[in-house]
Amino acid sequence: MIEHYLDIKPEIKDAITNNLPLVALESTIISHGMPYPQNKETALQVEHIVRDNGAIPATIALLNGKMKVGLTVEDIDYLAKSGTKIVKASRRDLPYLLSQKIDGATTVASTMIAANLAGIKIFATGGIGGVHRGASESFDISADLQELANTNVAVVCAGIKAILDLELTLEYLETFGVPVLGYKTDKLPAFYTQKSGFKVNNQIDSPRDIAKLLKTKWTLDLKGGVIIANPIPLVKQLDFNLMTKAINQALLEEKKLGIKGKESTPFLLSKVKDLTDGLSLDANIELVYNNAKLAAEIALEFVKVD
Ligand code: PSU
Ligand code: MN
Repeated sequence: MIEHYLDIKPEIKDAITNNLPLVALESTIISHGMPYPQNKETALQVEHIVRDNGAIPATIALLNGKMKVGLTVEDIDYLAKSGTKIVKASRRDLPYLLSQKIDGATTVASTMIAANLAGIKIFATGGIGGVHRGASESFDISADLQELANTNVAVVCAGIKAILDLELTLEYLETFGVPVLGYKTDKLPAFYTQKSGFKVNNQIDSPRDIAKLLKTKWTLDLKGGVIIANPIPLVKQLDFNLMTKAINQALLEEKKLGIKGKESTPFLLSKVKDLTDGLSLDANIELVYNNAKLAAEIALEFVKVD
């Protein structure tokens, strides 16, 4: 019984039954993506923004042997304070962690799984995982991409994290049939900046058109997710050259320290934050807020299209 592994907050259960707009939110960004206390403030503010825009937030984590959909303030505080002591839980980790009742912070991949099981189709985060630079040697390709290939959830993000190989990530997504849409832009954003030098597949200019595209995809049984790339607001974006320098430096240090696998993304994000004196964290927070708002607007339209 799936219900045995799902703990859905009553407000959310009710919203699903009544076809009300919902937005899923992940928890790896809380425990592994940002330091305390900014992680807690951001997680609570993101929920607030979703509500202000007319949808119901559903932050997801593994707690007490269940995928908990809809967290309490205490849950968020626990995930934020525990930081990297909480296991970063992706698809492959779910059977072990749930059967052993070990708590976990869900990545984009595992948040998509839980959201889909609960019946939530729109999800907001910062940036998705992707193909890492040097992947031809390391084989490091985020499980987020396979989830996008298979699970019917739309992910609103500020593009592919700039620490990754954007070109290879786009190729991978093309192979697996994952549409990459640009919200009001034909340029692929690079997380901290509005542009990356690459293009999205299609520009789309309204939440209603995005909702219509999602309905079309899933009605045709074209399984898998959709990436809605929403550029960081112009006034909040960081300088492209400054970021390129910081990211290259962080990648060098990672290599020197021999950091690999699931530690890679959290290490790079935190190193880039130090190298930019916290500027990258401020940008990361702003882009998540921006994505939460758009995800709520899409969720509102999604429940209306037929
Ligand atoms: N976006 C952020 N910060 C993060 C992440 C995304 O702004 O910390 C997390 C997501 O949970 C994503 C994960 O799924 O990083 C990717 O990790 P990996 O490359 O190991 O798959
Ligand atoms: Mn990886």
